[in-house]
Amino acid sequence: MPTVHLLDYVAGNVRSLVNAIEKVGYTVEWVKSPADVHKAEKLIIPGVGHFGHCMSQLRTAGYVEPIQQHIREGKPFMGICVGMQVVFEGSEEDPEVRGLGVIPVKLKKFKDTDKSVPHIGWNSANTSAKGEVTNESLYGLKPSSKYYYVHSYAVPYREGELEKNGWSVATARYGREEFVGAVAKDNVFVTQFHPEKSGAAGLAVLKAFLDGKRVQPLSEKPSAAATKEGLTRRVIACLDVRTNDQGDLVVTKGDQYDVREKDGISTGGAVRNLGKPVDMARKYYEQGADEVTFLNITSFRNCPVADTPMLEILRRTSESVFVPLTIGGGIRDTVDTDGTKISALDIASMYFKSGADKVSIGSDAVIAAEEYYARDKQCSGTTPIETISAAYGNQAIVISVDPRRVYVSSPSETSHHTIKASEPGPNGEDYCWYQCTIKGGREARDLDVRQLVTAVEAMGAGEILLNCIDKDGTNSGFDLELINDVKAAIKIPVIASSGAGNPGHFAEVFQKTRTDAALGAGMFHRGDYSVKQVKDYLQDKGLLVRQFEE
Ligand code: 1PR
Repeated sequence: MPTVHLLDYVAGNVRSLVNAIEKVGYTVEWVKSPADVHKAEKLIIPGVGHFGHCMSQLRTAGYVEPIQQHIREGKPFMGICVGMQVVFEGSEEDPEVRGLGVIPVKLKKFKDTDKSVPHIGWNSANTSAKGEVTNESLYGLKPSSKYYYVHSYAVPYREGELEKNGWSVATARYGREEFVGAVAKDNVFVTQFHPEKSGAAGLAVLKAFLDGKRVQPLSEKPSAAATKEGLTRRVIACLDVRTNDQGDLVVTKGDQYDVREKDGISTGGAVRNLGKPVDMARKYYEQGADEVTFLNITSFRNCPVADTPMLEILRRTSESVFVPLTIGGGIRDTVDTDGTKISALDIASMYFKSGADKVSIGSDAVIAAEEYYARDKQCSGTTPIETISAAYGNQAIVISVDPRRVYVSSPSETSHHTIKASEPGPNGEDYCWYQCTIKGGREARDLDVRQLVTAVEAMGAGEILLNCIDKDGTNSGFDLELINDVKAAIKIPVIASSGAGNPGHFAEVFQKTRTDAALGAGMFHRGDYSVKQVKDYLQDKGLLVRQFEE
């Protein structure tokens, strides 16, 4: 098999990129020293995290000059995400740091006044942004396809600025901002999106680059719709994973977090077994799920070494599922069975190396938020949220929130942030607040959901997975009041979770709240509806979605 050289400067999930490269018929050789760059015929720099971190890693290790030489010599070069950003002159993210300077333009942060930042999700990479019809595709990019982006900084698109110097540009639109999704000239091709996480559409782009097929005939006519706002509504499938009483790792699903079968009379039966994690993840990928989330729901009782099966699940899933994978459960500083201290950052790194794109933290985030308030809203710099976000970027950290409603007759009954409930509580109460819990809802804390989400945003979390214990497994729809309340408090994206029972619930949450994504579990696992049925329904309602491409 032909080879491609990959430069890993500890950039997060490179396993998925390796899997994607192998899938399109190439093998990977690692660049381990600057001398290896000279041996490379085709070179790829992947990337997540910070512009400055990436550049300083490259500079300190002596890679800058060899990379520039590789490019000058006309050899194929591809940069992905932050690997694209470093090709530019600089970034607002780290104004002091110089990029490789191949393109004399600087990146800017997205404005968060009208939208969530980071920009996470499936968007266009459109080479006919101005609507002119073209019969050519740049490295297999298609105007109607969607590609997975995750970033806070982007190259603003200014018509003609790059083109006048011979660059071909593919753009995307986020809110009112048009930015560069991919850019190519001669031997250089860089993408802000992750081709290895963009399903078949992304694999086609990767293959075109590796095969050297810069220009290909375009098999479709770009439609006017394809050139408009491109971010789709994200639909996520969530798999709660735990060992059952026989010791097998199974996908399970609770009702209000109780995962044991009930026979109508007694509770506490066997753990519900809804299938095998890797098979189910693949099924949802093929139905068009935009992301797959695994929650290891027994982790709080076990040490991470006992979690090794989750690593294997990620490794195997990432071989055939080319959309983002999130893993949650047990990500915190801990002591292994042999007494060795293991930091949350080490655990997260193990997951990233095994194919995860994001890690989700539940219980530990609540404790960290409590400490943040105890320090009068000062960050310590040492919490898992901060250490993981510093190393891998805030887009890699999701906070999974497990709140439960507490009803009160009047806001003055509690010091917590209350909302007027649409339905009165069990004793006719008109208000409620959302109490944070830890350990899978077993322990309630004196912290409300607003306090939690604002604290973790300040600490560097990139996204909120917003569950609701009252709604979990009820199939009665999402908790719209909770979602609106949280969205009003923070700028980072929110994934609405708990309560989805039919496609209409997804349409409702996208129409009545500003949620950035919506997640379902039970309704998919039971086979009541497929992800495709949800997406078809959303599409019928005029909501933009990405459909699975073969
Ligand atoms: O605290 O960092 O170790 O993380 C533990 C993680 O495991 C947390 O994210 C917590 O939400 C999750 N978890 C713990 N116990 C349970 C349980 O069910 N007993 N699962 C549990 C929570 C996940 C939800 C569910 C939605 C949608 N379930 O995201 O998928 O409610 O369900 P639905 O669509 O069927 O209504 P840590």
